[in-house]
Amino acid sequence: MEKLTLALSKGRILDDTLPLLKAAGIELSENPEKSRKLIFPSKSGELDVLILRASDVPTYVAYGAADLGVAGKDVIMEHGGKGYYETLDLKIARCRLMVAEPVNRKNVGAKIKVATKFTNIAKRYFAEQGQQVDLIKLYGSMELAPIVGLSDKIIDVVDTGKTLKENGLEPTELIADISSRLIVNQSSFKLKHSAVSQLISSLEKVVG
Ligand code: PRT
Ligand code: MG
Repeated sequence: MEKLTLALSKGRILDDTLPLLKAAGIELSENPEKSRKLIFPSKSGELDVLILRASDVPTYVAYGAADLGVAGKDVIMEHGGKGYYETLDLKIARCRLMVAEPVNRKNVGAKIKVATKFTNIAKRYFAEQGQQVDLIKLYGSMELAPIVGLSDKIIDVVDTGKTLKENGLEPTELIADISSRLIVNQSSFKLKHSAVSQLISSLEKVVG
């Protein structure tokens, strides 16, 4: 059977995907969390795991540099979804994509500033709401922006809500419920169909 490459990111996605792979009969020869390597072959050689930044997973899969990947729906929505199929909902790394603002923020009526790393999602969302906003692109620590007056609101993913709360913010609007998805390069889906469909169906059986 054709060998597959699967793109993952360290942290919660890797932590939650490895047990699913194991349950589907695929084990890596080494634990990626304990290594600086970026490619990890599986024990029986049917698959290589690539370790990437979470937001780079759709890019690798879209170009076919990885046949498959696991990415949060937030990252997929931001990327746009071109070049790959979204196949399985793995139901891992669940969270909510939300608009948040300082507790007791006064509505001043002026054009508001929104800080986020999800600028494409934000553009679509506020356009649908018929609301004009200025978007400020950030790469992390979005929760800081309203505290120091960089923005009025943020868009970020929220899990427990603890980070928002500890920074004096509260969620105000839900944009989307998020979980991680198995995405498949469109050419790989055709050219490596038997290997791809076998992996999908064995993962399907072990997803909660
Ligand atoms: O770190 P990098 O910039 O490369 O990317 P990333 O931060 O997107 O990667 P990672 O590994 O942190 O997240 C991967 C995916 O996990 C995301 O794309 C989401 O789909 C999903 N996920 C689930 C989360 C969370 N839960 C989450 N809580 N991603 C991030 N967080 C962060 C959030 O941004 C906030 O800073 O955790 C903080 C909030 O947590 P609570 O529990 O305090 O609400
Ligand atoms: Mg992170």
